[in-house]
Amino acid sequence: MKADKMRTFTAVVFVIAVLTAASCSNRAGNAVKSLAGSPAEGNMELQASLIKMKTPAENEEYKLHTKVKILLEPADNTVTPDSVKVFFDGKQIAVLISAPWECSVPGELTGFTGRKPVKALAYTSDKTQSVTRFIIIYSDSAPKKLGYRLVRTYPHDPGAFTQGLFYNEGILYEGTGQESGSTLRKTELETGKVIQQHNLDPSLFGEGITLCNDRIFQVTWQNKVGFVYGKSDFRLINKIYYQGEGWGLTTLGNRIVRSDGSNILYFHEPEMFDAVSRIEVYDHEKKVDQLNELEYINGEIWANIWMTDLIARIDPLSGKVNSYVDLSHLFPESKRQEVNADVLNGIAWDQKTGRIFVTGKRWPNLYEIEVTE
Ligand SMILES: [Ca+2]
Repeated sequence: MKADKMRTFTAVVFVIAVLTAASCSNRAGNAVKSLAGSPAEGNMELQASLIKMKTPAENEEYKLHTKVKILLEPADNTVTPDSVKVFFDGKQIAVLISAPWECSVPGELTGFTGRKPVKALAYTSDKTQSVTRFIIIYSDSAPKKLGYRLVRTYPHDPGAFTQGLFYNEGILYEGTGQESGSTLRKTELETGKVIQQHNLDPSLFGEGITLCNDRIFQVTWQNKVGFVYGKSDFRLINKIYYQGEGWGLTTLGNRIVRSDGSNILYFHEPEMFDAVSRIEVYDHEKKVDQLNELEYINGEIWANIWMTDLIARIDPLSGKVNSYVDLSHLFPESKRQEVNADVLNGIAWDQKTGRIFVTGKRWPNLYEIEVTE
């Protein structure tokens, strides 16, 4: 799977490079055309000279809830804009009609981590111009590194390439991956025995699963299709479609949260599976990507970080990582090699008792853990 993903990544980089080259040459073509074109097209060229953005700088770094000063100035002394509308992250925050051409994004609006646009739209009677910069908002605190205490060890099917896991009313539900190995199954916690199983079409690569209103949702890695089943009988109720990849799923209220291997978590409404909002996950110094299997636990979204033994505990409101749980000693890499086991993946929460279960791809065991400071 790792090799497959690397190949995909290389292919995507290549396609982006080709598209970028194509769009650059188009832009150059348009510029030549407008210089040689009608007076109206000539005016288009002048639009880029009304206003400059002095601050913030491109990719300037901020912490959550800080005020961001926006300083503009007319591009030259001969033309003054009639007005300038200023937007932050899609919301209008000011309309400026005279000097000083400045305003601030208030701290209440910078409560979300991520790369956010600051945009100024300048107008005169016959021209408009827009300038956009991106700033990056990081968490305002360093996440704690947490440990764990092993409470109990249970057997786990060593053939299960775990991609999704949740616990509900005494039963552990698991979604497994790989072409020809993708399933949805119910297992007995105590014995690891599979008590009900649905096999996906062999062409599909199953990924995350979650429960929402007595329906089980399961996404696929790159097939852009997911399935909705009845919880009791695994009867297929609906198919869902989405852009990009499917990695992990969990449920937060009436939203289904999906990861796609990046640092973005998408919030889908469960009927049409439209993505209605998203968060970008950052800690105090970097974006946190490769987010994989997910579990909503007590107000946080816990996410396995692919190819690591870390679980990120994410604040679903702001996107910041509150803490990391380090599970590198639970089933160490050296022991995994002996039994051809893959990475840590799979988090389930028994909401009634607070028990937390974790496992990995083709791991022979599933562990109940308690997080410690
Ligand atoms: Ca889970």
